[in-house]
Amino acid sequence: LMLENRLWQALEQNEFELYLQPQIELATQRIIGAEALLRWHHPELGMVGPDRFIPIAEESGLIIPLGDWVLQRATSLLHAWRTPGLAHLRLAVNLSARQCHGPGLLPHLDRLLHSHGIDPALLELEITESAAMQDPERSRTLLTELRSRGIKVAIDDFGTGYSSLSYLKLFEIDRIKIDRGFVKDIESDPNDAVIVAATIALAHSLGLEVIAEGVETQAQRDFLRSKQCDEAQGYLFARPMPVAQFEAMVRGAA
Ligand code: G
Ligand code: G
Ligand code: MN
Ligand code: NA
Repeated sequence: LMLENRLWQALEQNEFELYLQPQIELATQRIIGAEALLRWHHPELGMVGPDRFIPIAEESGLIIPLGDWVLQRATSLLHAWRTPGLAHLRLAVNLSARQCHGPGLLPHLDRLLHSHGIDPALLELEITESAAMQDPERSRTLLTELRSRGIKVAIDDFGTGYSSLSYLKLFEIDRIKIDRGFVKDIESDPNDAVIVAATIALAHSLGLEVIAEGVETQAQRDFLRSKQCDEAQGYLFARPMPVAQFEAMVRGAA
C-alpha cells in the first residue's frame, strides 16, 4: 500500500525513466533497435525495478497513465532519432494487459504518432501471451488495428503461456520473442535446443521474425545464429541503460 500511494506521486514528480536495452541483428552484429524498460528512481529506496511496481500499477489502475507516459516518452525518442546515425532504430515498448484492453490506447497512439510525425513501423509493441489471452477477441481486434496503422507487434515471453500455438493462429503479429527461460539452458538441455530451433523454423515458415531474449553467452549466440534466429537481446551484448548511453553506443558502433 505504501508503494501504491507513492506511485501516483512518482508519476507527477517525474521519477520514472526509460532505460533501453539494445537489440542486435545476428547476421550483421548491428544494433537495430532497443526495448524500453521502465525504471523508478525512488527518493529513498533508490532504483526500483518494474517487477516490483508494474503489478501494483496494474492492480491500482495507475498502469493506464503510466503506460501513456511510456508511449509518450518512446514516441518522442523516435522523433529525436530522426537524425543521421539513429534514424534506423526501432523502439519496442511493453504493453500490460490492462492497457491492451482499455479504450484509450488507440486514440492515444494516433495522437502521438501524428504529433511526432514518426514512422509507425519503428514502433513495436510487445504483448505477452497471457495478456492477449485474457480476452482473445478484443486482442485480435486490437492487433489488427495496430497493424493497420503500420505499428509492429511482438509476442513477449513466447512459449511460457498455455496457448502459444493457438496464439499464432489467432493473431496477426510481426515477431515473436523467445523467452529467456528457453535460451538459458540451450547448451546443456537438448530439449531446450530443439524447442528453440523448432520455434525459429515455425516462426519463419509463418513469415514472422524472431528475437531471442536473455542471451548471455557466445555459445548461445552462435547456436541462435546457426538456427537463423534474426535478432538477439541480452547481457552478452548490453544491459538496459540510460538513453544517452544507448545513443552513444549506437554512434560509437557505426
Ligand atoms: O527491466 P526488467 O528487468 O527488469 O523488466 C522486468 C519486467 O517488467 C519485464 O517483464 C518487462 O516486460 C516489464 N516492464 C518493463 N518496462 C515496462 C513498461 O514500460 N510497461 C510494462 N507494462 N511492463 C514493463
Ligand atoms: O519484457 P521482459 O520481461 O522480457 O523484460 C526483459 C527483462 O529481462 C528485463 O527485466 C531485463 O532487464 C531482463 N534481461 C535482459 N537481458 C537479460 C539477460 O541476458 N539475462 C537476464 N537474466 N535477464 C535479462
Ligand atoms: Mn519485453
Ligand atoms: Na520477455
